Amino acid sequence: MSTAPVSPSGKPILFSGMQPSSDSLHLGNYVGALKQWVQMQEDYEAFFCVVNLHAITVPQDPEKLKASTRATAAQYIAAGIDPEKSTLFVQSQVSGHAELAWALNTITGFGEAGRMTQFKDKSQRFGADTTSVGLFTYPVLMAADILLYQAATVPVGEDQRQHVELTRDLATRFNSRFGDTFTVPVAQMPKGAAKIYDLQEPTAKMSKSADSPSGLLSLLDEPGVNKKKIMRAVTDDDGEIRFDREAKPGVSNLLTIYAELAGQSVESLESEYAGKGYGDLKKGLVEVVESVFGPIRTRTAELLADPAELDRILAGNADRANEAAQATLRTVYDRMGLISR
Ligand code: ATP
Ligand code: LTN
Repeated sequence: MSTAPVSPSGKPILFSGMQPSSDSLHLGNYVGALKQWVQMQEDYEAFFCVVNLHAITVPQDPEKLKASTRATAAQYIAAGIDPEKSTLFVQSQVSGHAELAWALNTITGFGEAGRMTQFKDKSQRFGADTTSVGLFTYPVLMAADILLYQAATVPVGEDQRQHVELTRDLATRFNSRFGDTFTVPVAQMPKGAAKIYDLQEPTAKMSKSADSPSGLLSLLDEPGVNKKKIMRAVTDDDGEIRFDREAKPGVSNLLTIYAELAGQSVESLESEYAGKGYGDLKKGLVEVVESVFGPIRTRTAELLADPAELDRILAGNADRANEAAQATLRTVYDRMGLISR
């Protein structure tokens, strides 16, 4: 059982977030997450969060973290998240996230948390002594993010599915132990959200943690930089512009990116470029990328040029988030026997 997954507006509640892990988002973040969010905000009561408490589960430079937190929020707005329509806020500005995470930690099994594959991968990579306890409870904080707002829908990539499953388990457990409190959310892999691959290594996902930035298109890079990367993107020798993920990963990736950004189908691009060369496809793609990135870059720069105004927008949205969060938290505390003021 769960409480009604609708907001006062009658729309279902949605929560999603992204870490402020670098100044610029990349094309994969844009196509796989942000672009979907912009569309979804029309149909949902949406909460979009810059999850800086998650970011500090691995070491961060404090000044850089502040800058990338603001830059990430600015890019959300520049890409079309409307802070009047959606609640766009910074996680550390709503204290309920840390508070609910603590409460949920106490009903999470040690073994259960230890089975999270992302934690296992990361802790193996870093080693036990440099892996923080924060990283271990990262998924519990993520559950708190979602459950605080009674979100019914959580748009995330495939790699986050296990964390949403844990969130569902914790919500169900809490509800049966303490009484119906949380909406049990559903992970939604955004329909048709394409996976974008590295331009130099088109079988690996485009990621800011790639060994080299030469295959990564950053939203905020100058047009010349992205142009060079596109013109040097890996293709193949057969010269035919055709989508075939297995046999032609490079060309297929370029077609996917083009289609996503131009709002065209891959088929229509195949016919448009039939008989033409890879150079033509790349030139076309350079223009399409700039037509989408250009306005986002300009708007982001405007927002970052007035940090006081950006902070004012974020604070107002954090107030809104806080109201919703406190309502849930009060019930949680009461049901768990914690005396509130
Ligand atoms: P990492 O360096 O850990 O790979 P990242 O910047 O590549 O990080 P995340 O921060 O894990 O990506 O993801 C933020 C959002 O962007 C998620 O919703 C994720 O699904 C989406 N995303 C990231 N990379 C891609 C990609 N290459 N294609 C499609 N979506 C992506
Ligand atoms: N772990 C997620 C980011 C994230 C999130 C959330 C996503 C933190 N809290 C709540 C959806 C809902 C990631 O790395 N993409």
